[in-house]
Amino acid sequence: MQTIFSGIQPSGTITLGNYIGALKQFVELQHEYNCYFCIVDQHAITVPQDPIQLRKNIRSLAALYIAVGIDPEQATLFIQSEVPAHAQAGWMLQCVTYIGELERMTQFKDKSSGKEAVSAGLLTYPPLMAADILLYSADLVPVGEDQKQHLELTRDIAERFNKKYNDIFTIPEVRIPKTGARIMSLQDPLKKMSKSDPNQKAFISILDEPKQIEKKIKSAVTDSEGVVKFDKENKPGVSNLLSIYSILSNKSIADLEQEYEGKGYGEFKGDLAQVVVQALEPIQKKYYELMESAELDEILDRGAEKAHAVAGRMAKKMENAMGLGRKKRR
Ligand code: ATP
Ligand code: LTN
Repeated sequence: MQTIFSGIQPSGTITLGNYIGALKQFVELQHEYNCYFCIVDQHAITVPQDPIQLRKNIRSLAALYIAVGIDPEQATLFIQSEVPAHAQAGWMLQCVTYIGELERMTQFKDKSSGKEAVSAGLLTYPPLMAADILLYSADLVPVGEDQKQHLELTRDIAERFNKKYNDIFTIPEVRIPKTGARIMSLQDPLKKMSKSDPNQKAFISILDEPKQIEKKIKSAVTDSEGVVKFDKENKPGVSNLLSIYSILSNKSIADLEQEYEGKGYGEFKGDLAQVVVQALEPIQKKYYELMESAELDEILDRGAEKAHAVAGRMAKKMENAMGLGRKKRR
């Protein structure tokens, strides 16, 4: 059985973008692969976080993984900082990564632009992500479109390490969903929907209440044409809403265009809001049940233990390959 690894940052409540681009794929793939799903809290602190809120977000993200349908009996669910091999391997891989490669990353450029203080961690984010993936010898990494560049760098780092030291890493492939790989902001359809967007109206959180969802979709930026048609270039707002509608309702975009022919954006948006509310309702119900139960901690303890066994072994192999420490005497 092949292995999958993917991670989500506990940097806020996950959005419809994270759900469609990442989590939905995870649920679909979990039965066919040996899966590791991670709450990447060490990545989250590359930008400022409030410690109390971060702790809450970590627990909440764990519950959401399960609420959307990840089966902790099938997949290993764990918190990155609870498995020390990630930080160890992250450091080793930083030492085989070039600054120039890191400065070219668009996520780094986006997140650092206009900021007065940028942490070194924001720049060295990709080798830690490479460590996440390579420690588990993952064959496949399901992510949204925005992570493609990081995956390419992960492959380069792995190949470089294999060539320079010892051939220990599996070179991972990226898996990006055919539709919904990049859900856009509701307020600026040229920007990706992001859970850390300061404008709350830009994203739908998976825990938003029906009223909030309706309001956010009603105020989503479209255009003045009044025609429900998919045209990413000229109608990015409407096209984004059509993608969300299509994925959550399992209707094709062509069918939706036909269904709304001659109808205005008001009706289209009203129906879409209902589709989103219905899709999120069972997830929210499960989420609140889980947050009340002790089950979550047991799942995360078991996950960390399983992950530690695999990752610790690979970190040791990396140290041996690089010549760190001493050879074990028997
Ligand atoms: P942040 O705003 O804190 O940077 P984010 O919302 O971009 O976070 P991540 O935790 O970085 O989310 O991403 C988790 C997963 O969700 C990744 O696989 C990423 O590619 C995917 N993803 C994030 N945003 C979108 C989006 N708008 N559309 C599709 N997939 C997305
Ligand atoms: N960089 C990713 C989160 C992430 C990840 C990973 C995804 C950290 N480590 C390993 C896949 C595999 C993001 O910002 N979405």
